Amino acid sequence: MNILNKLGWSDFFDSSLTENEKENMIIGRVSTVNKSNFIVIHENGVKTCELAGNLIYGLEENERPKTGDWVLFIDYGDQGIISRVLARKNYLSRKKAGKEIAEQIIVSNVDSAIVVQCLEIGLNLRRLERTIVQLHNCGITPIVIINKTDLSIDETQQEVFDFMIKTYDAITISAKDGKNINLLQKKIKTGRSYVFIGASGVGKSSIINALNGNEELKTEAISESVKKGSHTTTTRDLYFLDSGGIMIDTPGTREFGLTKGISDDTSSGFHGIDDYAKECKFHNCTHTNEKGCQVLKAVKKGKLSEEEYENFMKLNREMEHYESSTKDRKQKGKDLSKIIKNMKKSGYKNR
Ligand SMILES: Nc1nc2c(ncn2[C@@H]2O[C@H](COP(=O)(O)OP(=O)(O)OP(=O)(O)O)[C@@H](O)[C@H]2O)c(=O)[nH]1
Ligand SMILES: [Mg+2]
Ligand SMILES: [Zn+2]
Repeated sequence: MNILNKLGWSDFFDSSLTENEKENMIIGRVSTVNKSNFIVIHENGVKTCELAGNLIYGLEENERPKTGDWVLFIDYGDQGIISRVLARKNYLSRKKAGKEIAEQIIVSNVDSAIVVQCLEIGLNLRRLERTIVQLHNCGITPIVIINKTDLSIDETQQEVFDFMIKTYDAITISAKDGKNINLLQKKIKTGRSYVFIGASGVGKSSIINALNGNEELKTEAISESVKKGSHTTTTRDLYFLDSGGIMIDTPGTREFGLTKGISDDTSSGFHGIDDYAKECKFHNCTHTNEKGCQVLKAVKKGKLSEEEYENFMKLNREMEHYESSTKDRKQKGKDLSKIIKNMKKSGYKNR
């Protein structure tokens, strides 16, 4: 396998190149996005690159290179100039925090997400469900990890702990003493890209170090009083494991605002719901009051807990709100361009 393939290159990207580009450009993968430049890994090393002038103003925020993107650049010695960002195979996004209805791309071209929670900060099923649903929206398969199992488990957490293993095949590991790191290692394939997701301090960087058998990445202890990590990792960075596989470390993410519409899959990704929803009488059942709704029936019969049902409905409402708001915005954009067109037709001149 050549270096580009090890970096995740595939026919999907290769087929988008023109002959001219193949001859004159260098192919690279964005490892880190800095304020004013990009760190790009390529066949012969690492290059600090900037965007070509026409891209600086020509690209919208989400079209600019993100960690994981493939780019073409020209080498000018001490720096490279990026001339094109290749179309993405997929990307992980979330709704921007706050009231604004906008999507924020976190990383591009990833095969799997390693979703980490830990015993020290505490397991949080609601947060896991939310993350899994968003990964499902983005077409990315999750690998769920419970870290810091060298610490004793709080009694109140035992039920969630068991549930996560049963429902999500969670792998219970300790980055500290190396327990079950081999089980995670087995899931990692050469040339595939894995993004780490989880709150600050759960041990994302420590796990990458453990997988690599060394101490390359910076890690930091959790504050005793607030049980919070200190946001040690501040950029999204791409690492090669000696054993193959590309790891993308990210800063801790607290919230995963949901988007919808990337995946045309009608299933929800929410555990336990889809099996019932498939059997509902109406294919567009909203599971609120319809006759023949199997989800409601499952709740009634106690097969599905009310808490799970309510959380499912809450996430659904959030996605619907996002979807209808973006549709509204697109419609408004269309209306405006119509008005401008008509204005031009009727002889208006932009002086
Ligand atoms: N006891 C124990 N501590 C661990 C384990 N894994 C990581 N830690 C500790 O937890 C703290 C946080 O680990 P990091 O790897 O920095 O966490 P992170 O998720 O990368 O945090 P951010 O970069 O802030 O998002 C460090 O003090 C680690 O030594 C583990 O398995 N057991
Ligand atoms: Mg970190
Ligand atoms: Zn239903």
